[in-house]
Amino acid sequence: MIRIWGRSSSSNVMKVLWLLDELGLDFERIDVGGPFGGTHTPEYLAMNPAGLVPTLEEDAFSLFESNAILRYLGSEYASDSNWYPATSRLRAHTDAWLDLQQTLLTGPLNRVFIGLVRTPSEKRDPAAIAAAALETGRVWTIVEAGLAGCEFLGGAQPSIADVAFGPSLHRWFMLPIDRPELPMLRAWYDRLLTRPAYAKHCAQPLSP
Ligand SMILES: N[C@@H](CCC(=O)N[C@@H](CS)C(=O)NCC(=O)O)C(=O)O
Repeated sequence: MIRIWGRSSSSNVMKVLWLLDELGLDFERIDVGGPFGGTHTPEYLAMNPAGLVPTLEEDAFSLFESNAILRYLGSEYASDSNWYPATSRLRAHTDAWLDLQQTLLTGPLNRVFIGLVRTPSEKRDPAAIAAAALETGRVWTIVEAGLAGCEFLGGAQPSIADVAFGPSLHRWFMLPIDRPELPMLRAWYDRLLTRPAYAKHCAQPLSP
């Protein structure tokens, strides 16, 4: 049985839960992180040395880093499917989007999200939030270009590239900020919202 450690309000946990449901895999989830704590015990750190969520545990195997978990689930349970193509070049393309999500998008989007949703209004720095929103919009412009002529980031079918961005995409459209006009990005978000597993795990009200 697959066990996921991590609170369901974490965008990185959401990705993993969404993919597990898309693949029809049974799993159990244990609340740790945020108000639940529990991520700095010796036992947890042995599975996730960063003391963050999510962590996947399966038999004697454990894995940290959400995108590594997506790759593992794709390789182990959906190899040579649309979710994680086996062909080296297609797979490398999928991996590139996962890396871009972690390296370019997460930082600025977190600054907007934490600034507006998890910071009391009197302590907010509006200039810093606006600058981070602008930077986030630039990254979404790159994704918009990647969607040209495609229904999903990898082509006609969804892949773990879509999954990596999904929770962030919902936050982006829910946040009370100015957004650049990106019609393909909006259509992609609307398309993802029709998927029950995305709606269930990723498209929930933003939680403070
Ligand atoms: N690069 C890591 C980042 C993990 C991360 O930052 N997780 C956040 C939640 S989204 C966390 O653990 N925060 C502390 C906590 O929840 O206690 C990943 O993708 O798994």
